[in-house]
Amino acid sequence: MSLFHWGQHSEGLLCTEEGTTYHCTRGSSMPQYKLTYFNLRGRAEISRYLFAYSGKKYEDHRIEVADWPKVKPTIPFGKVPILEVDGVTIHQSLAIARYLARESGLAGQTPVEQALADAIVDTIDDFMTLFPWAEKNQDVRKQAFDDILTNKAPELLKDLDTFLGDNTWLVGESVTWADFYWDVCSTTLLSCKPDLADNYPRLLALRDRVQALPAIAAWIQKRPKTIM
Ligand SMILES: N[C@@H](CCC(=O)N[C@@H](CS)C(=O)NCC(=O)O)C(=O)O
Repeated sequence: MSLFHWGQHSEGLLCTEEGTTYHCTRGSSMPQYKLTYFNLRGRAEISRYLFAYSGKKYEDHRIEVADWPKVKPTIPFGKVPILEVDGVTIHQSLAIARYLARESGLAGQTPVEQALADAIVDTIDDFMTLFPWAEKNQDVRKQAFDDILTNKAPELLKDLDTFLGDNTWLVGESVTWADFYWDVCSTTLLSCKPDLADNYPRLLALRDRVQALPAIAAWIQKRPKTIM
């Protein structure tokens, strides 16, 4: 007769049989993650950085644009990215990323650091949402992008540079998801205007530091090459 004893383990349930230990996947506490977005960096890339840095396995599901009309009605709130965690669907890119940052110790080391990291992420995100990303008319789009990059970006960059000062990371003594978000968003901004941050070497150096983290460097090397 086979006697199994089920017990909780930090990486899942253990089932043991007379001194033999088996790791069982059924009921495992290691979540199954599925991140769904388009084949773009966009609003999913911050979460892909967090997965890369933490080494957590996930499915990086990229929807074809042609399939979107039939997929959209199946998604709660009808927008991507979404993250499925053991079948629970989380929407909103920054809620997803904040959850992953907390899980990986990248949300900030104290409640105040966490609030500051959130504030920096929201500040960068406020700026990113100024752009008419979905505008179909290329002239209208270009005019709006040029205006924002020329007239509105300098204020953000000056404030971020002041906030960073001569510190290594934006918040606290170690890297947080705020540093990742700066790198992800500035990569897209610099692809639109390569000299955008030339007056801010400290912000460019922060990008270099993020991109030099081995797990991030490996992800940047292997990720699908997309326009944004
Ligand atoms: N605030 C949301 C915005 C989500 C959003 O607008 N997603 C876009 C792609 S970046 C989308 O799903 N567009 C397709 C649609 O609205 O049908 C977030 O950060 O997740």
